[in-house]
This record gives sequence, C-alpha cells and structure tokens, in this order.
Amino acid sequence: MTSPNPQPIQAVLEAHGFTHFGFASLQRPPTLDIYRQWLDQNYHGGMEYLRRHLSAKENPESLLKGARSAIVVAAPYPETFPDNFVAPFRSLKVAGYAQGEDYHFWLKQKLEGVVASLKQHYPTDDFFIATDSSPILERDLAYRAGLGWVGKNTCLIDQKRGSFFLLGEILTTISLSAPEMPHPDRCGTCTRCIDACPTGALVAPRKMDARLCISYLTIESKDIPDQDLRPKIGDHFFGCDICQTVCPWNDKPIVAAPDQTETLRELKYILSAPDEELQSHIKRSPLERSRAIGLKRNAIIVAANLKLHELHEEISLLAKEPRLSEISAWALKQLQH
Ligand code: B12
Ligand code: SF4
Ligand code: SF4
Repeated sequence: MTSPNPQPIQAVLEAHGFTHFGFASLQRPPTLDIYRQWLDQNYHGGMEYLRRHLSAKENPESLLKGARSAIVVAAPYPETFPDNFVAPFRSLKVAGYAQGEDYHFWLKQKLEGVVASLKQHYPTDDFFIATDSSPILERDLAYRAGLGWVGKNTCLIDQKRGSFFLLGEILTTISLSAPEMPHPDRCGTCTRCIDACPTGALVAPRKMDARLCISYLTIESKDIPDQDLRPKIGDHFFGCDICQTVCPWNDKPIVAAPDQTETLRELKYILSAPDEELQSHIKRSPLERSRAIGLKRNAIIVAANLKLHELHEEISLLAKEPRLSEISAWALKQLQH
C-alpha cells in the first residue's frame, strides 16, 4: 500500500485519453442486497453466471489479494475504429455500443496501457483490470466513484455526458478515497424511459426484468423468445438503446434512415451464410456474443416484423434447423399476412 495522493494516477489516466474517471474504496457493495433480490426474483433469466458471481461480488478482494480501491473509468462509445476493423452490418439496428470493435478488446487494452504506466509510479503495488465480464458490480462502484447516478432506466448517467459510455475498472492495492458526495439523482419526476420501453422490461424505477429486455433477448439469451415478445422486438437486430435515447440527459444520436435494399441484402446474407463464415464475418465485433445461431434467430424476427416477403425462401430453409424450426414457421406465418 502506498501514498493515497491520487495526482500521479489522474495524470496517467489523462495521458491515456480518459476524461471521466473516479476512485472508490473496495468494500462489500452497499447495493449488494438489491442485486441479491434481483437474482431471487429470477430477473436475470438464463444469465446463470450472474448467480455464480454473487460471492466474488460480495468480496472484491477475492479478485486481487490486498485490493483496497478501484480506479473506475467511463469511456464514451468510440466514433472511429481501428483501420483493420470493418463493422459487419451497417443497415441493421445495432445498439450504439456494438457498432465498432468489441470494448472487451479496446477498453481492456487502454487500461493495460494505464497499468503499465502506473507500475512505474507504484512499483510495489498490484493491479487487476476488469470490464463487464468480471464479477464486479460496476454500476455500484461507478456510482460510489462519483461518475453518475443510477437512472430509472438502470443506467449510470452523468449530467454532462449522459449514459452512452462503458465502464472499466482497475482494482489496486493503493488506498484511494471516494468523493464525499456522490452524484445527485437527477431523474426527478421523469418516467420517459419506463414509458418508452416496448416490452415493459423496466418493471419499476431502477428495476429491470432482464427476461423482457430486447438487449437480453437479442444478445445474452440462448433461447428463442416467447411468441408474444417477438413483435415487440421490432427491427432491433442486436441490443436496444430506446430507454437511453429517450432520456433527456443524452444527446440524441443521429440515426440515418436505413437503406432498405441494404437491410434486405444483409439479412439475406445472415440467414443463408454457413455458420462458420458468419462467425468469421463478425470477428472482434460484440456481435460474436450471439454466435451465428443467435444472429440467425434475430434476423428471422426482424424479417418477420418488417414483413420482408423477399426472405421467404431463406427462412423456409432455416426451418430445417431444429433449433430454429419453430420460430421459422412462426415467421413464415407472419409473412402470409
Ligand atoms: C447483466 C447485464 C446486462 C443485462 C441486465 C441489465 C440490467 N439493467 O441489470 C442486459 C443484457 C439486459 C444488459 C443490457 C444492457 N447493458 Co449491460 N450489463 C450487465 C452486467 C454484466 C451486469 C449487470 C447486473 O449485475 N445487473 C443486475 C442489476 C441488479 O444490477 P445493476 O444494473 O448493475 O444495478 C446496480 C446499481 O444500479 C444499484 N442500484 C439499483 N438501484 C439503485 C438505487 C440507488 C439510489 C443507487 C445508488 C444504486 C442503485 O444496485 C444494483 C446492484 O448493485 C454489467 C457489467 C457488470 N459487471 O456490472 C453490464 C452493464 C451494466 N451493461 C452495460 C450496457 C452498455 C448495456 C446496454 C446499454 C447494451 C445495449 N445497448 O443493448 C443495455 C442497457 C439496458 C439497461 N437499461 O440496463 C454497461 C452500462 C453502462 C452504463 N452507463 O450504465 C455495463 C456496466 C457494462 C460495461 N462495462 O460498460 N446488460
Ligand atoms: S434496453 Fe430496450 S427493452 Fe431493454 S429496458 Fe431499455 S428500452 Fe426496454
Ligand atoms: S428517461 Fe427520465 S427517468 Fe429515465 S433515466 Fe432518463 S431522466 Fe431518469
């Protein structure tokens, strides 16, 4: 454990391009009981790893021996991608965070750069890098580090920057102190996000039933969504940003009207490409998370909801794939009307 003076750390973070960051002490997360109740209500659906993460989330020291604090960063979605990265689909509705290279690569790499510099200043301290997939209650930590408040849409929101950012952490043996006053809650009487959610997934302020969330249904879930949910997914091919787009604290992203011919071409490709080819087409993109089977499932739902009769043949062929047969039959029926 070394000096709590955070200035060298701030300078290193800024040198690595971070402008929105803070520090929090590591402890049993104050909102752990909210997390436990959420799991008890089965709101996590098929994300069983979230249950397995419970004990590590309770005790962050289990990830790094002697860990005392977390350096928490919020990174806006990048607008430019590495030269050798090409977004796999440009005419389908893909959530903002997933339009570029997977942040599990680029954000981790940026944090590795930070740690390499920090080691020069703090040679006897240890560091552990995390983003998303580690058993850490990231929004709890980011809130305590002063990076924003937890909105009624469950996202962490900053007054100036909105919520279109990703969280990453460096756990460390250095002792750093959190701000005395966390970010005040600025939702007030607004309920725009709850009202706008097409599936009713925001069952109460700051409480989501993930089993109903389009982001879960199109990314995390390995299952086929129930019939009543499918029309509500609309043209969302991968993820959903509605409850953030309607939030007054976010600048509205400019969404160009999709080119219909291109939408059709991209869906046709997804529905008919061999799994291995599709998998290599989405390399290093967050779309890899759904794997080929999940993307085909999503493409069937979008094709049915957009009434794309031109895709009848491709969907008929997928009806022979056992995992997709029921949803293909459903889609073909939708295309009859
Ligand atoms: C599972 C998961 C999901 C699930 C469930 C989401 C959910 N709301 O619970 C699904 C697949 C639906 C999902 C969707 C999305 N996700 Co997600 N997801 C996660 C993951 C892995 C765990 C979240 C979790 O534990 N949920 C369970 C609930 C109970 O926990 P929680 O939402 O974190 O809420 C905590 C606090 O909000 C707090 N809390 C609750 N009420 C209150 C009240 C007060 C007053 C206070 C102070 C605190 C508080 O208690 C909770 C427990 O600690 C995190 C990464 C991580 N390791 O934390 C990313 C994460 C939350 N997701 C992220 C993103 C970007 C998304 C999407 C935008 C992607 C997309 N466009 O499709 C959507 C957003 C949908 C939404 N409205 O949340 C970011 C969020 C960044 C941000 N600004 O908030 C994270 C942090 C990943 C990252 N490293 O950047 N996600
Ligand atoms: S991401 Fe979409 S489906 Fe999920 S809670 Fe927000 S608006 Fe509802
Ligand atoms: S839309 Fe309104 S209620 Fe929802 S998170 Fe934003 S400010 Fe809060």
